[in-house]
Amino acid sequence: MTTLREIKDITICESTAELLTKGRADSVSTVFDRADDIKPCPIGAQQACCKHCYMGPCRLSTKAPYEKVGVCGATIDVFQARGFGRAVAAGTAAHSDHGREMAELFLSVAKGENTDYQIRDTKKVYTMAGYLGIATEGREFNDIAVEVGEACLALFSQQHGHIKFLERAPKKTFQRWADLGILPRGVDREVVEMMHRTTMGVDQDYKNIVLGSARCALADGWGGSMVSTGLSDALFGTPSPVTAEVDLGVLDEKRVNIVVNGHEPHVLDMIVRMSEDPAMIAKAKALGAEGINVVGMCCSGNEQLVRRGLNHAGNFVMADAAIITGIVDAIMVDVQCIMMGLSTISKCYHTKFVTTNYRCKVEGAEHVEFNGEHGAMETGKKLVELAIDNYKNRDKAKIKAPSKKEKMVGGFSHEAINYMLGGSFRGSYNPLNENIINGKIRGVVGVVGCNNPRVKHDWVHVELVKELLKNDILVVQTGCSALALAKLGFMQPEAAEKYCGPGLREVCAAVGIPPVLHSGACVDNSRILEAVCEMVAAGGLGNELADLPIAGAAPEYMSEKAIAIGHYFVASGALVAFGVTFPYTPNTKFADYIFNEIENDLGGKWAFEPDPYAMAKLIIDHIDKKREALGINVAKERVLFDMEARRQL
Ligand code: MSK
Repeated sequence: MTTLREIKDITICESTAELLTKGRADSVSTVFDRADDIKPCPIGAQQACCKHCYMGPCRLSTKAPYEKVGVCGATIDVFQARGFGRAVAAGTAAHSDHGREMAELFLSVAKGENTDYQIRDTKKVYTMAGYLGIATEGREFNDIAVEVGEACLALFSQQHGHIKFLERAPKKTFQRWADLGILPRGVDREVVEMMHRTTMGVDQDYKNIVLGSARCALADGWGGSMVSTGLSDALFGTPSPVTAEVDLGVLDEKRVNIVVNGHEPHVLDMIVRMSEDPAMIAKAKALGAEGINVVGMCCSGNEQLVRRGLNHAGNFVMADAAIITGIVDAIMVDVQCIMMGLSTISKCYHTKFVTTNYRCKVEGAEHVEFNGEHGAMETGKKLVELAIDNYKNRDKAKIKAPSKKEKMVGGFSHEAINYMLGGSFRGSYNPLNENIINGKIRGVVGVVGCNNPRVKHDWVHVELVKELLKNDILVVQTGCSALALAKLGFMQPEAAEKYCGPGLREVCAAVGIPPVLHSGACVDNSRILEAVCEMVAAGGLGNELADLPIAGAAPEYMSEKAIAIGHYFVASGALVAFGVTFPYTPNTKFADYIFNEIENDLGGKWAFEPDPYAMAKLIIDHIDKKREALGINVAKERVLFDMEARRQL
């Protein structure tokens, strides 16, 4: 019989703990319990197993001297590289299939074939046209939008040349990719090629596979993900600072509660809009509810949080806890990070578990197919009605409504950061760079990624961020990680006073921003690429992305998508630190390459460190090394100008 962890060892999130305690009393099994029940396979965890042909599966010893090889003769380094390459391909495919869906939706709207959605940010369309080299002068907006949509869609199946958005990178970074021969052609081509190269009897040079994976990952960050973020901004608005509330306390016992869990912003957008329809509200009221409450969960929720201030219930591992409240009338899911266990747990309560995407059906779930291009409004209504009808089935004996929620400010797209720093007339990254050069801000770190039930929920994210803030490092966030910090108040401007070193505190107070900036969903990590390009362009911090005092971290990751994201940041020149676990065998040539030598090729490198304090230290050391190389490691003395000096300036 498995011994389950005590709740206090599972999570630092009060509302999750409260509901998990109730869940145990209700005898339901959650993702955390299953993590206790199933121990990870030690051979698989170290990627010392290859099952890509049927002469095996081959399992190698994870102890030096690694003399044993697979039936085909492949070494442990090739085993690891193959597994790594396939994870990158899978992550790239996930972001990019989502990006393609956004491109198709955008195109249907631009062509006037789909009136259920509108293009809300026309400026973004012009900006994207500029990046894609599409002429705008003297042309009708709709013609430009159609050409932008078609050009974005074409990036997926492009066979030659390179993905145009890569030209947004600094020239030196672009040249590094060109010299290595890893400029990605089209997204689909790179995914297919990586699957081919890692099949039996093809690429058997671990470095060549890792560099091939970099090409694939770049197609994700600078291709599929960038298309997704850009066109979603065009359709639903580019994020700018907005307030919202987060945590399970956003569920309202008196209203019909709909939780939307997944990654497709158009599904959630439509459900929110339909829930605001007076006829729907009247229907809910007729059944005794005070109204309809739609909240996000994981990443489509993040997208709508940073765009319209939609309240958010929490990160993806909190979906079980949400259902255990007994007041979720429907949980509606689309794609990615949807746990099959939700189907089982929802049956223990009155909650309807509804799948909406043909790619993601779950045994035991009700399926209502949502097609953004055809009948979206009608399906949106049907979904809301389904939740309303289920309100009457609540079991009063099983209800425990949580009250904890926190206020936050989110919506920091790179455009919003530009505006906040420089104002609408002279928006610029110069003030950020100046504060990095004068040492008030030591560096910038993206803390992103998932939660993993094998470690204490949210704890690693929070402790890492605390250490970074204390050391004057500005934190940018996306995905489930962002929600961990938001739930504890780190996304309020007042948090600067409480958690930051003196330099960062001063900058945050002057600009009026929180020290932890929420930029959106996991697919929106491309916004961080955009921001770091702006930093190089603003000047004073080197000539390529690898020169910047920046880093990335995914301290509680669990998804292959995170590996793809991590690798596109490494390939773009950043140090990327992952926690929990990492699919490698220590002291092998593969390990030495990805953690050290790869820096000579790509400018960035990987690090693995499960302890948040040790992770913070290695990140800070890296940032200091970059500051030293830039000659800005010593904080410059402040010079006070008198009036005459100001006039001369
Ligand atoms: S949802 S990929 S658990 S961030 Fe984007 Fe969260 Fe990670 Fe899924």
